[in-house]
Amino acid sequence: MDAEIKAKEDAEFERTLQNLWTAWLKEYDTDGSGTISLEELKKFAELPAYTGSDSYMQTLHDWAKGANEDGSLEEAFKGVDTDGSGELEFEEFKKMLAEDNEEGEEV
Ligand SMILES: [Ca+2]
Repeated sequence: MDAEIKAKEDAEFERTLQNLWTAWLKEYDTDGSGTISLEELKKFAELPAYTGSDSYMQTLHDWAKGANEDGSLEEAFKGVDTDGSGELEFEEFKKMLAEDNEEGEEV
Protein backbone atom coordinates (compact mmCIF):
# COMPACT_ATOMS: atom_id res chain seq x y z
CA MET A 1 0.00 0.00 0.00
CA ASP A 2 2.58 2.56 1.07
CA ALA A 3 4.72 1.70 -1.92
CA GLU A 4 1.74 2.27 -4.16
CA ILE A 5 1.03 5.65 -2.64
CA LYS A 6 4.68 6.54 -2.92
CA ALA A 7 4.76 5.50 -6.59
CA LYS A 8 1.69 7.60 -7.28
CA GLU A 9 3.18 10.60 -5.50
CA ASP A 10 6.43 10.16 -7.40
CA ALA A 11 4.57 10.04 -10.70
CA GLU A 12 2.69 13.20 -9.79
CA PHE A 13 5.87 14.92 -8.69
CA GLU A 14 7.52 13.92 -11.95
CA ARG A 15 4.59 15.34 -13.92
CA THR A 16 4.67 18.57 -11.95
CA LEU A 17 8.37 18.95 -12.60
CA GLN A 18 7.98 18.13 -16.26
CA ASN A 19 5.39 20.89 -16.58
CA LEU A 20 7.57 23.37 -14.71
CA TRP A 21 10.56 22.48 -16.82
CA THR A 22 8.60 22.95 -20.05
CA ALA A 23 7.25 26.28 -18.86
CA TRP A 24 10.70 27.38 -17.76
CA LEU A 25 12.27 26.43 -21.09
CA LYS A 26 9.52 28.20 -22.96
CA GLU A 27 10.42 31.43 -21.25
CA TYR A 28 14.18 31.16 -20.68
CA ASP A 29 15.63 28.71 -23.17
CA THR A 30 16.25 31.52 -25.62
CA ASP A 31 18.44 29.49 -28.00
CA GLY A 32 15.94 26.62 -28.09
CA SER A 33 18.48 24.00 -26.99
CA GLY A 34 16.04 22.28 -24.64
CA THR A 35 18.38 23.03 -21.75
CA ILE A 36 19.20 26.02 -19.57
CA SER A 37 22.67 27.52 -19.87
CA LEU A 38 24.38 29.73 -17.31
CA GLU A 39 23.47 32.78 -19.40
CA GLU A 40 19.83 31.75 -19.47
CA LEU A 41 19.83 31.02 -15.76
CA LYS A 42 21.32 34.46 -15.21
CA LYS A 43 18.37 36.07 -16.98
CA PHE A 44 16.03 34.20 -14.68
CA ALA A 45 18.13 35.21 -11.67
CA GLU A 46 18.00 38.85 -12.72
CA LEU A 47 14.22 38.96 -12.48
CA PRO A 48 13.54 41.31 -9.57
CA ALA A 49 10.89 38.94 -8.27
CA TYR A 50 9.21 35.74 -9.29
CA THR A 51 5.60 36.57 -10.01
CA GLY A 52 4.15 33.11 -10.62
CA SER A 53 2.38 31.05 -8.01
CA ASP A 54 4.50 27.91 -8.06
CA SER A 55 6.45 27.28 -4.88
CA TYR A 56 9.17 25.24 -6.61
CA MET A 57 9.85 28.04 -9.06
CA GLN A 58 9.77 30.50 -6.18
CA THR A 59 12.42 28.45 -4.38
CA LEU A 60 14.42 28.19 -7.58
CA HIS A 61 14.24 31.92 -8.16
CA ASP A 62 15.23 32.71 -4.57
CA TRP A 63 18.22 30.43 -4.99
CA ALA A 64 19.28 31.85 -8.36
CA LYS A 65 18.69 35.47 -7.36
CA GLY A 66 20.59 35.04 -4.10
CA ALA A 67 23.53 33.40 -5.85
CA ASN A 68 23.53 36.05 -8.59
CA GLU A 69 23.53 38.86 -6.05
CA ASP A 70 26.44 37.49 -4.07
CA GLY A 71 28.37 36.66 -7.25
CA SER A 72 28.28 32.89 -6.86
CA LEU A 73 25.83 32.09 -9.63
CA GLU A 74 28.43 30.42 -11.83
CA GLU A 75 29.56 28.29 -8.91
CA ALA A 76 25.95 27.46 -8.02
CA PHE A 77 25.29 26.53 -11.63
CA LYS A 78 28.31 24.20 -11.67
CA GLY A 79 26.99 22.61 -8.50
CA VAL A 80 23.74 21.64 -10.18
CA ASP A 81 25.23 20.86 -13.61
CA THR A 82 26.23 17.48 -12.28
CA ASP A 83 27.45 16.05 -15.59
CA GLY A 84 29.49 19.18 -16.30
CA SER A 85 27.92 19.73 -19.73
CA GLY A 86 27.59 23.47 -19.18
CA GLU A 87 23.84 23.18 -19.61
CA LEU A 88 21.13 22.34 -17.14
CA GLU A 89 19.10 19.35 -18.31
CA PHE A 90 15.78 18.07 -17.04
CA GLU A 91 17.42 15.29 -14.98
CA GLU A 92 19.54 17.89 -13.21
CA PHE A 93 16.58 20.21 -12.70
CA LYS A 94 14.63 17.30 -11.26
CA LYS A 95 17.42 16.30 -8.91
CA MET A 96 17.77 19.88 -7.74
CA LEU A 97 14.09 20.26 -6.90
CA ALA A 98 13.70 16.73 -5.55
CA GLU A 99 16.47 17.44 -3.04
CA ASP A 100 14.77 20.65 -2.02
CA ASN A 101 11.54 18.76 -1.65
CA GLU A 102 13.07 16.12 0.60
CA GLU A 103 14.87 18.67 2.72
CA GLY A 104 11.61 20.55 3.09
CA GLU A 105 9.82 17.47 4.34
CA GLU A 106 12.42 16.75 6.99
CA VAL A 107 12.06 20.13 8.67
CA1 LIG B 1 24.23 19.29 -17.60
